[in-house]
Parts: sequence; structure tokens; C-alpha cells
Amino acid sequence: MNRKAPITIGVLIASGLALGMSNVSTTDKWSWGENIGFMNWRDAGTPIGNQGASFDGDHLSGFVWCENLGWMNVGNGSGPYPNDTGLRFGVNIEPDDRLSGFAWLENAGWVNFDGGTMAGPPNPARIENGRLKGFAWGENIGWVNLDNASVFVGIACAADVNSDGAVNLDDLQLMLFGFGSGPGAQLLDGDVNGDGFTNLDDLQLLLFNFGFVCY
Ligand SMILES: [Ca+2]
Ligand SMILES: [Ca+2]
Repeated sequence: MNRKAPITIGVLIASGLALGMSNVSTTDKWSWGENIGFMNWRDAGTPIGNQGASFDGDHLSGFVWCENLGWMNVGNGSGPYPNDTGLRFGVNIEPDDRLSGFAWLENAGWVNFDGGTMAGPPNPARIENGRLKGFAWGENIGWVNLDNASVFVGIACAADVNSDGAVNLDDLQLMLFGFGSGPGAQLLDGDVNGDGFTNLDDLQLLLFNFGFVCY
């Protein structure tokens, strides 16, 4: 007789830790929850950079570290997430850049990213001008503030050479064309880190961000 192996959230979390790197800003990577403290969206855990959240077109993936309550899983990468069962959860990015869906916080349960619609006046969790805004809500943790003026989650777009909102082959082509430029190289020459030269540092940054969509 066949028996299915039980799948636990723990297994999902463990497998999710192998996900790709975060495209959250290296400096603006924090949100704050009234009962969970500061939340690091980019680079908690070891090795640094392996654990963080990514914004991937119409969904999020990866993990956010909450100082008082541990990991928050925002999705396993197979989004957009239906959020119709306890295993097919995750945070989605709607066409109007509002967030929706649920994240799972290991020590406090579900966090609702539609939650901002419950506030008055409504201030939904969303992406605006390259950063998160609004509020999420967790039944056991209360409000998660994505809206602070100075403490917020920014979404990097470090290697968009042609500034069209995506990091792809077009950008790589421009960078290779401009490779070796400098001093005085510009973004369109492929100098994505702004040091005036187009070299391996820029190529590394582009490959690191390859496939990301900018907001
Ligand atoms: Ca581009
Ligand atoms: Ca450079």
C-alpha cells in the first residue's frame, strides 16, 4: 500500500532557502511590525544574501527575517499564488501594483497583504515609486508598517542599462558593446555601478539582477 510522505511547512521553508538572490535594495530593506519588530527583507541569515525576498514580476518569493518571530515566507517562487489551500500561498503583485495574498510567519501564522484595505482610510500594501507602501495585517501580530518615510523596503533596479524597466539581454548587449569604456562611462555604456568604468564589476551586477523586473 502506498503512503504519501507528509509535506510540512518546514520542508517548504527548507527548500525555499535555496531560492535566488534578493532584488531588495541593499540600504532600504526594512519594515516594522508592532509586535514583531524590524523585518529584514534582504540579507539576514547565512551566508549573507542567500536569504531574502525577491519581487519577480507578478509575485514575491523568498524569506523575510523578523527579529522577534523568525522567518516569514512570502512564497516559493511558483507564483502567481492561488492562495486557495494552506500550501499554495504567497504574496502576489496585482496589475495595479497592489499586493495581495498571504505570507506565512513561522511563529505567528498568516500575514494578509490585502490587509491594508481594512484600515480607514484604506492604505493597502502596494509598490509605489520603487518601494513598498501601505500596511499588511497578521491576526496574531497586528499591523505591519510598510509606509514609513525613512524605514522602508526599496526594490533595486541596479542593472537596467537602457532604463526600460527590465534587466535582460538588451541590457547585456549594451554592456558588452560598451565593455572597457571609461573613465567617463555612462549608464548606457553599461556602467551600472556608476564608477565611470564598464568592467567586470558591472557585468557581475547585471548577471546578479538578470531577469528582474523593475518597479
Ligand atoms: Ca533594460
Ligand atoms: Ca562600473
